Amino acid sequence: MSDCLFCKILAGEVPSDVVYEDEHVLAFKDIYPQAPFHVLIIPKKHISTLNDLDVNDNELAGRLFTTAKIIAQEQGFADDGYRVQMNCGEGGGQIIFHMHLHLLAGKKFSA
Ligand code: DGP
Repeated sequence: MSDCLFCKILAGEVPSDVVYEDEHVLAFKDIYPQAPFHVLIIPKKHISTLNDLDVNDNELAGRLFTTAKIIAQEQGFADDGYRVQMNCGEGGGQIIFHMHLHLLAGKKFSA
């Protein structure tokens, strides 16, 4: 989508600090980190929100989580633990309408 910030990041039109990329997903550092380590994992396919996720995208959705695990392992956070979070819609705190998973690590989170 031409007016989507994360699609522009995918296209290389907006710079980002990439930590992981494969055929299906891209992960890059959040510009406003809420933890010492905070990355956003996005599908390369534009899906606006979790509400727009189709059952045919189940494998892609799963890849967001396995990518979080891979990055956490690569960055040395797997043993201490980390947080993954997805915001859906304005009421859920979503600001960028290209579905993404937050991976936060490097501090102890409260329940
Ligand atoms: P959400 O509220 O779930 O839609 O999270 C959007 C996140 O995107 C938020 O934590 C800040 C981040 N963000 C906003 N603009 C940019 C940007 O231009 N570059 C990067 N790397 N992150 C951004």
